[in-house]
Amino acid sequence: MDWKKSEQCFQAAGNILPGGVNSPVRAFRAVGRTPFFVERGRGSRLWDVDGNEYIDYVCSWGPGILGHAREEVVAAVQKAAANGLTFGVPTAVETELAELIREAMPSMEMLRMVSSGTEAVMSAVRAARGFTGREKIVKFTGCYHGHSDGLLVKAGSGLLTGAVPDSAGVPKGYAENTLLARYNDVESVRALFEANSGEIACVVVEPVAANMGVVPPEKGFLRFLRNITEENDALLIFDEVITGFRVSYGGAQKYYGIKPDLTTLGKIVGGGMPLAVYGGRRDVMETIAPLGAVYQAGTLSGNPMAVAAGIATLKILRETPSVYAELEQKTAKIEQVMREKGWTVNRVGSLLSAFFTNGNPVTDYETAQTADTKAYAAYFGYMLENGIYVAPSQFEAMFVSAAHSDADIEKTCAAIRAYEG
Ligand code: KE4
Repeated sequence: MDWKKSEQCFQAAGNILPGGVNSPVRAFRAVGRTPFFVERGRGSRLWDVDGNEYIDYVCSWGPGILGHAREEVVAAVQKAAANGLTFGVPTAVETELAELIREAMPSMEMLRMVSSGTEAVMSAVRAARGFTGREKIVKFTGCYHGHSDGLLVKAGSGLLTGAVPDSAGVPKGYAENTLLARYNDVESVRALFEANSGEIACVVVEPVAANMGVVPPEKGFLRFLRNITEENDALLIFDEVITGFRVSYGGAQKYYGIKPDLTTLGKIVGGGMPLAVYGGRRDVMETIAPLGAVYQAGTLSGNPMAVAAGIATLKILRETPSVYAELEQKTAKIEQVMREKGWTVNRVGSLLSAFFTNGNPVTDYETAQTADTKAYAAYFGYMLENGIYVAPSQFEAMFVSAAHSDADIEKTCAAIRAYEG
């Protein structure tokens, strides 16, 4: 494959955009390559500026569950755009999308639209603090919830004390109220509640972790989080930015049968447009301005174009529930051939990761970090050369869409079987 034009584009981009990108993971640094520049996408395919064609298993990091340029979604956006892109005045379609979301996830009794997953989680955490009057929050090492200051943290010296910033520019004070637990480790959570009794506003968790590679919750883990937050009058926040409408139409909360107090959504809910959501218990959401004292706002929140894409996407998913069974079958085939290679594979529905850990299980951040990232980079390069684009990082997820044909899946499985890395 030839990437001459992408290299030229990357050079030009690098002169004005930090790292040549508008989001770090797109720079392909984790796999030591120059990123390709996309010309267009359709269905399961991407074409780059050099004319190379790829089967796309990143799907823009999750939004693309229906594939690229799905006709009904594009038409809905075009129709909305023709009436004006944004008004900053309420529109009835925002209510229509909100009701679709609540119908899919009844725990979201009241909700607010924002423009990114980061904004959704930041706002949900503020609502939890405002509602409980408490300042401390619990998150899990290896889970990512966007780049708001209080969530860009890593474990500090003592596991039972506040975290430390995981990014330059985050004041120490912002990190100190964030406590870090270990994913799938109930004792680490119990210890934090015992050491910070009455001080924890919420636990925020990816109900299926997908930012350390995919790490499913072990049996009873989510139920434990539901119980310990209830026992301590803390709120349980499910960050379903990835899992929402992905692992089932009702998200991970339906898939696992756990009702959180708040949920955040992004990616699929906006159909690929900048739209995200936070919502949940009415008594909590009634603290949000202008009703209550928790302030949150956004110029483009719920803009009609993004809402149109979201409504079109959810309606397709709602009206073809078979899509989830099909995604399950397609993705299980890929998982099967990966397991035949002896790779560790974690999968929930159409969300999966292959870890190069010599077959050792990956159940949390620490075990994920034992993966051979060089081996992953070699696998990535081999797949790309074969016209298959998987996540450019061992610690991201592979996404399968409704647009991936049986032929796509078969070509992918054949490439994996033939791989000698
Ligand atoms: P955004 O602000 O990127 O829309 O959403 C932040 C976010 C929140 N919660 C979860 C569980 C997420 O996975 C994300 C963002 N996911 C990454 C991919 N792992 C987005 C890709 C990127 O950063 O470019």
